[in-house]
Amino acid sequence: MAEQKADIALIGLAVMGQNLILNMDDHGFVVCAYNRTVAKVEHFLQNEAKGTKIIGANSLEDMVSKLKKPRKVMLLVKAGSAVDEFVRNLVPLLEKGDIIIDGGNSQYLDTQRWCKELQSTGIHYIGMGVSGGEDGARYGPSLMPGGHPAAWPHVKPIFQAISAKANGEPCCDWVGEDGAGHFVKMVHNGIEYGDMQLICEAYHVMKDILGMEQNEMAAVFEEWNKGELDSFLIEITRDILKFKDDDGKYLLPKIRDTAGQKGTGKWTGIAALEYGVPVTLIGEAVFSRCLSALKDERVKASRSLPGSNLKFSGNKEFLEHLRKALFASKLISYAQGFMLLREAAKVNGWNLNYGSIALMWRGGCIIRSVFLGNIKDAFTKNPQLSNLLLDPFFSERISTAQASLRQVVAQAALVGVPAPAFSSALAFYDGYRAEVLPANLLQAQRDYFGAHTYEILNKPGTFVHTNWTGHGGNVSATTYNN
Ligand code: NBP
Repeated sequence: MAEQKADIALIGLAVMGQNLILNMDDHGFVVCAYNRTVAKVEHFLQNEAKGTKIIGANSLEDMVSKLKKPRKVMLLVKAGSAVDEFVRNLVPLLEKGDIIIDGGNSQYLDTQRWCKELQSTGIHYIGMGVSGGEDGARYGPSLMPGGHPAAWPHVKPIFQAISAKANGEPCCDWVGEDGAGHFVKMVHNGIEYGDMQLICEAYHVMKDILGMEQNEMAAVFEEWNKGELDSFLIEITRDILKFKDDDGKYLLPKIRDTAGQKGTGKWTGIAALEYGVPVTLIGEAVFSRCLSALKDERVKASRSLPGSNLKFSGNKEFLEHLRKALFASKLISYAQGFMLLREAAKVNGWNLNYGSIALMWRGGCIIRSVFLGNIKDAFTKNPQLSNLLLDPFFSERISTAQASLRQVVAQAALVGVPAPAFSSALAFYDGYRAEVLPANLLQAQRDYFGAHTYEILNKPGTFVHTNWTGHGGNVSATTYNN
């Protein structure tokens, strides 16, 4: 009897690939597994995949011959040249209507490039963000697919079946054209950087301003996880704080305080600069990791640079300020992330559904939280919402929490505990709500040294240059009406 044809092929038998294949198998799909190092295919079939319907292939040709049409081939390999190489080798083996899905952490610009290059072949390309790590891949990840829209109906049943569910709804929906899926995943990762940094700063404040013990901190995070901060990252922080090593001592203080990073937070910062969107909190989160990595320099500096000699004089009631500051800063960070999505959508012509993006992040992924349900509701009520801070639910929340954010930033500054993410959140908030900013002076400076012109406040569209070194009010005759 001929071997059963597979519904989908998956290339890449590392952590993510293996777990996604097993997840697809659980949901009744026949998967054909393949890997660059072919020996890993047999090993997988004989071990993790033993007793399943999963089949294997010993070459790309063999894999393609075992697929139902239109063929669907998913890549879960290292982003960059490995993806490029596989796509180049696959294209001659596939035909019009077949689909390649890149589920790795590829840069959205690479996905845009492949969508464009494959347009003339009729082979459809999808760049899909996958979040949730090993466990998510195995039991329900958050999936963010984008690319050639014609491919979506063919892969939708598979991806929506294997994805996480939030209130019964799949955390997977079509994001938009070309690189939209990978762009949304990139912003997700940036937001993850921001959330993690904020939690670390809250921990720092508890430890070095409030002088709390680890078990007390764990109890606070436990409590916070019952309310509006309820999220995966708060939950794991509680568990980490409680965790004791074999010697009965807490493990956390034994971990070297230098943060690693794989680059997606940095990409969000780069995209923010390129699109001109003030995604300041994620930027600070990336730079905080860079600063933490300067351990040796920090140790030296700690011995020579003085700090503050002010001591915190409050009490544990300050914890409520900290909780509210965390909520307010998190809201500001998400507002910034969605501002970046909106601008990128405008520039690239993507028709993003922000409510559905919030739902995709609601379950399965690292930033999953109750809060994302509120964001989904805000965009469902008003799909045209220009900024999350202006949604009635969130503006009411920030109105009550902003005073606490000021308390936390001020105390941290006075005592000398760094709180870059809290501080940048507050600075953004005050900048965003300011009717007048000092950019009038900045424009004057630019005009002074570079004749860049400035716009007259009460004559919109009228740009003039002033001869600043001449006598007062000597406005040049050059007037530009845009
Ligand atoms: P890795 O990112 O470690 O990649 C391992 C796979 O890439 C193996 O199949 C390996 O083949 C293949 N590969 C490499 Br490495 N270089 C290659 C090359 N030059 N040509 C062809 N194949 C090559 O695996 P992972 O951690 O499972 O992640 C897969 C993707 O999913 C990545 O893009 C990752 O960023 C993304 N992601 C990971 C996570 C996570 O929690 N790990 C979460 C979300 C997304 P080999 O076996 O022959 O060496």
